[in-house]
Amino acid sequence: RTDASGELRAASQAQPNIALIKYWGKRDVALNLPVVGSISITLESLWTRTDVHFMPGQKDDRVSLNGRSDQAETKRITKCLDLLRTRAGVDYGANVASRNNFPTAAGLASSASGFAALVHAGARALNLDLSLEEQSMLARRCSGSAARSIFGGYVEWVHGKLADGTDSVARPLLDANAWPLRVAVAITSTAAKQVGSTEGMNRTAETSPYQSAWIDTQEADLSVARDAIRARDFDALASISEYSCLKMHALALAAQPGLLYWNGATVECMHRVRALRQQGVPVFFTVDAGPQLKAVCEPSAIEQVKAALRDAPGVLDVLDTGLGEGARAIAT
Ligand code: 2P0
Repeated sequence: RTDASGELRAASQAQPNIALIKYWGKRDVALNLPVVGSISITLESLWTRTDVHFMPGQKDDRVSLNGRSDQAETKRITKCLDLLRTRAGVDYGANVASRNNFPTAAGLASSASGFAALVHAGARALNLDLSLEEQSMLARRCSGSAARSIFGGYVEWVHGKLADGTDSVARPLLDANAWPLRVAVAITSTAAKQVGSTEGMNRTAETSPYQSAWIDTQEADLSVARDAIRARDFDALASISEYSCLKMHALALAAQPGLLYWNGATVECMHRVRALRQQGVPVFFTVDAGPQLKAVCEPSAIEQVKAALRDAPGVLDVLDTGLGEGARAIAT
């Protein structure tokens, strides 16, 4: 869809998602195919907003992320836009301006919302008529977890059967408003992480002795989580989610050298969440490839959960969000 002036331009918003049943490991690095399926929740009030403007006659891509440009990020964005340019049969560069309203690269899944927004906006700017599943497939090639942020609410990214990976896409399991859980995010560091997810996953696959056990046990976890989500069974979702999180970290901790994404505050927050649950508060934790802790709870528990996390030594800030929608168009 070109705008009124005939420009190849569009803007989209997407939100980060948090995996409850984790993705870790690639069976095909070039196509970015996962060794396991995963299940996530898409967040509401953290967002990436991205404006993509293709410029006939311009050779390179010019990228601004939160007002700054970064060579490594620009390269990754160019690779992603190339997938769209190939489909559209064009070769011009784009001006890309993207903003996050949350800290980038600290385990808050900025690549998930970022590449979901980029693919969603870029496809519309080039007038590609792509289904959401096709957008999810392309977003997956740019960053695995981005496949899930195309959709809102509870989402499964399936392993897929085809060698070319065209069936490894995300699909919605349940709408956000059908089970409106809340998420408190304890920020324990705003530094960029030392080992990125792609490098971490590849190191794990090469050196962790638990890799095959991880792959062999994932299907059962996905099935338990799917059932818990369909039944809105909080306790069942809590125990399978903490299990998947700790199993993923055990796998990565056993790589060589071990991947230790937690700091002291992360661990303190885990204990606090477990103590609350023992007192009957409906809350569980999950942690990704960074030191932030995400506590998922029933709406009635959110203030108590936030207070317990805010009070933990080393916690810098606590964000609070509901579950939100998938990628969507916004004004340029
Ligand atoms: C997840 N993570 O399921 C897992 C759990 C982090 C821990 O997906 O290499 O940025 O771009 O496909 O998606 C983070 O990895 O990795 C991630 P790439 P991505 O959310």
